[in-house]
Amino acid sequence: MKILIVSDTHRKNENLKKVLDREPPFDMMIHLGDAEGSEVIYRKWLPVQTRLIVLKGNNDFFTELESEKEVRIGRSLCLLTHGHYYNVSLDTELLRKEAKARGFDVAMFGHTHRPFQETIDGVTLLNPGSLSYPRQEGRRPTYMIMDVDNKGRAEYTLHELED
Ligand SMILES: [Mn+2]
Repeated sequence: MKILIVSDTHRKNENLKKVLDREPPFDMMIHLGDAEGSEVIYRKWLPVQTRLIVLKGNNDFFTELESEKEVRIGRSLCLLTHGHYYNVSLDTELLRKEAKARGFDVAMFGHTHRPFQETIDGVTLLNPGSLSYPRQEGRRPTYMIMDVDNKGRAEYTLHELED
């Protein structure tokens, strides 16, 4: 199973469109917030059988999207959240503790526009960065691919969008 993980597109969708043209086939797309209404377009871009999960970000108003979601992917119980309620711009401690306390294997977040991956004490935190407004050094647009093997084990790879 292959899962595309993106975040913080803020209604600037050209780069995501490029990824959607290049990366298929994948089984699921997770957007970790601040799509700002574009989730309607993504649903149209994706094949009907591709599952789409979009979280509510701090810039998503007037929406019925959820702020948090629990989803089991292979062996991993994943907490999906934009992350601003956990002060992820400051550091990831609060989110890590919350994920640990609630028994999650993985917590995926966005908000910082900076790619991040770290496993501590059995909990993997990851952030795919932003495809539209990257803020890390070099400011390359990024996304992640989660590959789940037939035993349910997950591997994550960070990708920079190439022109
Ligand atoms: Mn954002």
